[in-house]
Amino acid sequence: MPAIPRYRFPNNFTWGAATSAYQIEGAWQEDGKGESIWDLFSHNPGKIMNGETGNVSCNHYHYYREDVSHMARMGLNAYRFSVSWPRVFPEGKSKPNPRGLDFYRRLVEELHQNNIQPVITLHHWDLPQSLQEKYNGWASRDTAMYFGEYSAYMFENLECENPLWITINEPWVFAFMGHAFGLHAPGVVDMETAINAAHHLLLAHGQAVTAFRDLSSGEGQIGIALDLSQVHPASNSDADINTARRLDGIKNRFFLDPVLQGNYPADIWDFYSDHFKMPEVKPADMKLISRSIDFLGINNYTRHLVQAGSAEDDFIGNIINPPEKEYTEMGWEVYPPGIYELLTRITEEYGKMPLYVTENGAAFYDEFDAEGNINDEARINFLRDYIKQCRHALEEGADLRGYFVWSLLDNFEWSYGYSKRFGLIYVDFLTEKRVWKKSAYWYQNVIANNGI
Ligand code: IFM
Repeated sequence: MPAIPRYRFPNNFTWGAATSAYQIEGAWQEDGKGESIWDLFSHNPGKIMNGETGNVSCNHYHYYREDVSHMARMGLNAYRFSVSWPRVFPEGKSKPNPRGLDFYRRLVEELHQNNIQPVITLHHWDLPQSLQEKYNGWASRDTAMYFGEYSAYMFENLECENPLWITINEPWVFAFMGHAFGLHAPGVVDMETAINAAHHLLLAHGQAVTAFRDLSSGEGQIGIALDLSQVHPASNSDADINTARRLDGIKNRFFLDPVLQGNYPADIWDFYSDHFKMPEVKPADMKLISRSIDFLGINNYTRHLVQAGSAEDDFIGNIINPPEKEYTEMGWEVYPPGIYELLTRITEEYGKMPLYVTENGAAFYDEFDAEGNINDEARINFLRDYIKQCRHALEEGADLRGYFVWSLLDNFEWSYGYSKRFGLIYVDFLTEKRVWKKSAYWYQNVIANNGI
């Protein structure tokens, strides 16, 4: 008989796990797929740790049946994956590649056969390189328009039962890591381009929501996945409090406010305007960006503890990492109450709406013991403590509908290559063997008991 969980979740709560196309699929040149900005970026020496690439990765393109069987065995109710835009439109637009679409049809069919709900992200960063070259990628409004066309094509052609669609994954990370800091594809270092990209990604989100509302037969729901982290001042000084407020504005409110309220936060817009030429916001833009969504996806890993910087042009101050705290392999502080704070704060500040934790998880160093097991207790503790805080947020009135572990499989962690392992399932990248970590068995149990 299953144990009675102390932290029980509502009966229809969704338990899932997440991945993304470039991070797991491999098959970078197969069946007519076009090049993505991540293919080009990772092939560029010096960009990725150890010169690694996503060329093969977990080879999920060929192992998807086996991977879905792992999901089924784990008891997942839903699986969040992304579509590689250049697999479906090798040039980003105009001429679709039926063999690319077919892969996602086969995957969705396999999920349906196993009663796993598809949660489909349309853009998890692997923009077709052709759009980067011809239109300057997300620096231009054209890309948002082409994203609308690609999204409409997916809604019309990928038949799914009751899917959740996610337009864009983590616009902050994608816009700024890739266009301001140059650490991600396309490797641009220019704040103005990053702010432009942010606006165009939000426009693209609006285009996709509009296409969905125009085309949809009523099947499925649509939302966006934002990377959100609570920001705390390191002290009670005005300087620290102001810096924390600014960082919160830059990372969180600059995306929450337009999507949920139809305006950019004035403090951040003015602050940026003092330093940079801002994107053109046309009269209809904000209405498009704030078209109503069915749910908000929240990706949360940590919080930021911030101290004011000394230089006048210091935007975000210094993020500090007190030594007594616990950190993951990414150097991110383990801070479970942050997810509770976020879920309740969004509910209070933006109104009650369906929420999903679309990503939460941790990279820790994993090793096999003498019996061939991976006893990843640190990951289990992390997940347990964050899930408990989700339960607490539900009690306090947040309308949390589901929770997705990042990630189902160890995979290509962007500029870190394969050096950081987030998976519930260990992947041997030489043999493609999948091995369940202890956390996978633990999560299987959470799902079976619908709680902890
Ligand atoms: O691997 C990434 C994912 O692609 C987006 N969210 C954060 C994860 C961990 O860094």
